[in-house]
Amino acid sequence: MSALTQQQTEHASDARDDETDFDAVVVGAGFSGMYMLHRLRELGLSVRVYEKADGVGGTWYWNRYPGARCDSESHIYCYSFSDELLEEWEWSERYPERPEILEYLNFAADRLDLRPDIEFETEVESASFDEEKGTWNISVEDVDGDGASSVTSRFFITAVGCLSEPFVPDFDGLESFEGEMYHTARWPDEDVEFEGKNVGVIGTGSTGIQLIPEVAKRAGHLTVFQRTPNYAVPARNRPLESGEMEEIKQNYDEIWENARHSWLGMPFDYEGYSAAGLSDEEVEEVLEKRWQQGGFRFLHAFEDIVQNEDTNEKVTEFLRDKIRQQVDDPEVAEKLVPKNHPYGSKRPPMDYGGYYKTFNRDDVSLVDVKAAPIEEITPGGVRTTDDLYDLDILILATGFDAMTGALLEMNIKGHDGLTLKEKWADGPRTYLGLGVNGFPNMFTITGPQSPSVLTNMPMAIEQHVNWITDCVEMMLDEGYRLIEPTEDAESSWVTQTNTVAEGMIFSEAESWYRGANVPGKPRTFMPFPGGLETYRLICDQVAKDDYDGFEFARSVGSLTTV
Ligand code: NA7
Repeated sequence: MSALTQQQTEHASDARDDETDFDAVVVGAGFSGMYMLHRLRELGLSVRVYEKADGVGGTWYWNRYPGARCDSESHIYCYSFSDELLEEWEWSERYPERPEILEYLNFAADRLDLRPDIEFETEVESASFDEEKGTWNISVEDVDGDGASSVTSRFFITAVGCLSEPFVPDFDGLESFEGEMYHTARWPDEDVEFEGKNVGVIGTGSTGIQLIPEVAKRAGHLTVFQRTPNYAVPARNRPLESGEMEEIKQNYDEIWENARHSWLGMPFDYEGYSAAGLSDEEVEEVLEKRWQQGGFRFLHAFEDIVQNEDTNEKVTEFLRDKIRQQVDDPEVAEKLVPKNHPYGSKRPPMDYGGYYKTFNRDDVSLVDVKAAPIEEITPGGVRTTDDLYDLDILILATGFDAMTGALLEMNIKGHDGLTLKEKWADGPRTYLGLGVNGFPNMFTITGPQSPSVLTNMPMAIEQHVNWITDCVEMMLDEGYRLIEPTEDAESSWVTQTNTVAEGMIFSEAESWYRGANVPGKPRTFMPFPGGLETYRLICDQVAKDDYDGFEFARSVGSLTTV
């Protein structure tokens, strides 16, 4: 690390007069925790990052199932803040595979010299706000369970990712299964041998759609248990050609500028605003062009795709036809065609390995578990209301307790011992997805009610981390010890998030965006659906308006607006 500048030293001493162990504790060492550490260290603060895994990577550390790959194009799935990192790193394919992303994040951790401030294999057990001192007490434990300790910190910052807590359905008999069983988000490090085995996959979300073609190539027989079919668009992955990265690097300023000011955090143009007013042939031409381009460029066919039911219906019908065209057996094809939700109302998956064509193979079968639900897992396989399927390996591609799961797992307590679980009993409540009333000096990077999963994540993460850093710097400059969003600001933001979502097609699907995938989870729209650009402008305006909606205090117990 370079020596502290005079300003950094001043900030450091401002922050440290609380006599806490650290100025900031950050939970998680993925994209967000790593960048947060870097920025706070630039301010001269002492930071400790706790990470459960034995390496950096977050989501990309854990999701090591065959075929795991990012659906954002590689050249925009990285940090934009550092010319040095951008200059040095070379992506090899249009979409980065999991090992390459992990390699990239390790490269970034080395270049930014982050490891000395990250404590690996350490889990945060609880975090409690100390009312008298105005600081956080954080209890941590080694993952092997043989060492616990606690530290104090002025700021408590969560960087736990949005899709971190695996969801395992409560199937009867699950524990009795005698074969090998894996959840995609907790895949073993060593290779799983599928050859000659009867393999079952439950789940056909983005993960299942990446995994299924890979497993089909190797298994003796693959049975896919599908509850809801999905619209997968071809990603059209390919190696990046020589000279392509060079061209990208030369244009990075423009690429980032366009990405930051977009809805999705991606620098792609729309083909047009709407399908309204276009003839069927014109719509078909646009969609076919975007289908050939592949990936999220398809979602950029029309700007109003997730708002306008007429545009959406045309796009959805186009995709239904595309699915039918790829599957030989019309009966199987009909099972694979989604009928109960429009395109984009659930997270749109990408097809890398000929997902639909996989069902043309003789050694792959599709079981509709909406029509004949899974009754139980037996020692030898899966029993539906119709049949018993013998399996050697059972794969659960059943997703995550998204957006709130990892936060609630941590036992966070704010004012007067109020737990985050109590506070969020009816669903998450945040102001801007950045902070929670009742939990002073806590920031939630890509927390619920921020754009997060609806965008290209590194863009959303950088926006959040930069905003938090500016806010912390302001507090140090002004001598504020505490910050907390007001209840009113929080309520309005929760309402605004849900109101915007209600006007869009998101309300037409039972999705994890709405908490619908986990039985008993409160139904509320969790990501902010107004787009990254609109959200960024709102956050910037809040900061400009003296952090409107937040209260600050120079001493404990005297929170007031600036
Ligand atoms: P998802 O998108 O939540 O998909 C989970 C899949 O598992 C989905 O097809 C579910 O069907 C299925 N599922 C869940 N519970 C059951 C039960 N009880 N029975 C049968 N099938 C079940 O998770 P992914 O990991 O694929 O993707 C998550 C995100 O990670 C993704 O969107 C990207 O952002 C990265 P359902 O649709 O609920 O009927």
